Amino acid sequence: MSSPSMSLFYSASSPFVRKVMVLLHETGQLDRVALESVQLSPIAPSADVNAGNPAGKLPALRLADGSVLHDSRVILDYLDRQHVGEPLIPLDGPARWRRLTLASLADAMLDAAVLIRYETFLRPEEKRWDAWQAAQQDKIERALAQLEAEAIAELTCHFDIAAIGVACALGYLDFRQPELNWRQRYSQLADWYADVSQRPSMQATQPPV
Ligand SMILES: N[C@@H](CCC(=O)N[C@@H](CS)C(=O)NCC(=O)O)C(=O)O
Repeated sequence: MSSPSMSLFYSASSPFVRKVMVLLHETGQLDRVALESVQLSPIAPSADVNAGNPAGKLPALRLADGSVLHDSRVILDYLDRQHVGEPLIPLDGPARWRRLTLASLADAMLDAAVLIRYETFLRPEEKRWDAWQAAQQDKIERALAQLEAEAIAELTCHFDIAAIGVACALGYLDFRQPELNWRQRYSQLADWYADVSQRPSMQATQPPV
């Protein structure tokens, strides 16, 4: 087996990294990417990550020529063009825009959930802003409601960029907000997630306990 030609700045607890890992599993490309584990936060950045991605965020993917791709959407698009199977991001047509929009909705849930994590874990208690946190939580709730009302059939039909994003977002809610009890309000989403959680790609990429 040849050595990996790319390296991924990686953290097992990052849901954005998880999306990349799930796609690598689903498309049979795991052995092409070496993982470089990094611990970082907005107030404890990594010089290695910053060198290729000035925003200082994970994931970032270093290619064989030394160039660095970021963020997760760009990396997913790139990796989806490196395998010979059915693309997980439709190449054109209305399906492309719909699937990418669902993926974007999942990213919006993640952005809000990660910001809440920073607000509650990193920010000193006396500087926290409850209304701001509640507004982020509202974004998550609205997204869940829309997925439940409009997207179950679309998520069920294909485990692609949209489904990977939503599955990783739900997994992150379970990881960081176990008290949210989203399954009680969104039973179809819960059934769908119970099903896709069994996929080897999801099992192999679960966040740390
Ligand atoms: N839009 C970015 C978001 C990535 C992101 O927020 N990553 C978090 C880890 S889960 C991070 O690196 N945060 C560090 C920071 O915000 O400085 C993507 O899709 O890759």
